[in-house]
Amino acid sequence: MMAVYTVVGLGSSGFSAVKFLASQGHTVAVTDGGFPALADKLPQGVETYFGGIDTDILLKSDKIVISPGIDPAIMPIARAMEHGVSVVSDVQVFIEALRQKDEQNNTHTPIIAITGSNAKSTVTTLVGEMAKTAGKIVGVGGNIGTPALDLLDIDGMELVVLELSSFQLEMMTELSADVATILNLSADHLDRHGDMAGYLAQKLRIFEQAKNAVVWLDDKELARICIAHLPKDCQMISTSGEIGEGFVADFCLKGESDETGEQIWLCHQGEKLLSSKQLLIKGKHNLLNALSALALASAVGLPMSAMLDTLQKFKGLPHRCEFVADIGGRAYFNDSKGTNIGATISAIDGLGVVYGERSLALILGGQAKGQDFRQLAPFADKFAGRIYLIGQDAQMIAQALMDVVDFGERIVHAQVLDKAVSLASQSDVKAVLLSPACASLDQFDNYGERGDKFVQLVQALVCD
Ligand code: UMA
Repeated sequence: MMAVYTVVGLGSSGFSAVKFLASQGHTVAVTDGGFPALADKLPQGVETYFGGIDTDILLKSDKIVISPGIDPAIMPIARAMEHGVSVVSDVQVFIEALRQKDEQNNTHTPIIAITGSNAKSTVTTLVGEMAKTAGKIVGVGGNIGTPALDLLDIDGMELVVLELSSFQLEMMTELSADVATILNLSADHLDRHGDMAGYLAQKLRIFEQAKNAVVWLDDKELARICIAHLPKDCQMISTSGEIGEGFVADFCLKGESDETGEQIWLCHQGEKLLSSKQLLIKGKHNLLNALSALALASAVGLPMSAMLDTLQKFKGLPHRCEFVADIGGRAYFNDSKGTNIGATISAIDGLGVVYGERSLALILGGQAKGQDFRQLAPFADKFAGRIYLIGQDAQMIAQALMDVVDFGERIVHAQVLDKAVSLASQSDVKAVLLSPACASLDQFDNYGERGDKFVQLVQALVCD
């Protein structure tokens, strides 16, 4: 049935919603608080209301499609809801369209739904790559960047992998994923969701009507809550990164010593699948990402050989603890996206578990954004043999670290990235990690440029 839709927000997801709804013959209007650049590209016949969210057009609509970045609690949306207008996310529109297409073609396109506070994009990408290796036509989208509705353009799509944010989940009414997961949970977006309980409540919606759920057991409180929210008949697949001799979870890690030293194995039901040495991505956090991807992909029946093949080739996402090269017995990692202390702690901790105590050269610094670097000191003390400081706030960072631990000569003021890489390449460490915990804008255009420069400097070491 044709309806009158208003799309709120004309960013990438709003634009995809307008295009899709207009192509289906609906009457479409779009409203945006600003004057969006995409306005020039709208299909003909779409009414526009810019420079403020227009309450009148919302009240005249049958349905509202709200962009994830817009808080549904704002007055115009709240009023429309009070008047009984249904408000959904673009992802909900996608799910309904996909299921309609499935019905017409008598098919079922499985949906893998992934949320969490960290590592969503890495796991989403990994699962998508596993599906490609298995020869599937796969659509990968959602919060990761490609709006979900754009995936409908993929001919013969056999599988969908969606990264979902709490914002997108908040406005879902029916996801019914074939497999869903909350990878992990730490504070984020509390300005919108009020508190951790409010944030988690949105994330938990991912399990509504899910057929399978991947539950990470190591955060016991999160696991307990997830399990309590699983629908009746939902099959649970568990993961655990607590390295042990026995196994507690369907997909878990197992430690083993042999003549080549300590090995960590990724296991399924106690069977060894791959050693961490066979992976290019390093760090315990990445082993957990690998376990999650294995669990999700296995839930939709992807063959184990394709999953393991992908894991061995996957280099990680650019600038996110990305393995760059192994040169002269040192591994180099680019975590330029680590622009806050939390991200850097996760990178140090993850790599430290693999390479050992004081095994890392950490390149740190830039614009500190008022963060308290004392929190980083215990992690840096345990795993960093050397800390090379760069950027405008290096002095302040050094002082904060020294307030907690006497790092002595382990802290070196390198000032610039070139010098930090050069010094680190001569140091007695097993791995060099750029994870600045700072913004890059004092010395670079953005974190991407900083990471690219790091990669170039490392590649130049090969030629030296
Ligand atoms: N706008 C208003 N009023 C507001 C806020 C925004 O009118 O109060 C308008 C802006 O003027 C702009 C439009 O809304 O024209 C932007 O909409 P949007 O913020 O929802 O952004 P999109 O371009 O549609 O991108 C969204 C996601 N953005 C957010 O959730 C903030 C993208 O995730 C996602 O990749 C994309 O849809 C495709 O699905 C980005 C993100 O930052 C990466 N996500 C957050 C995160 O990962 O932490 C949740």
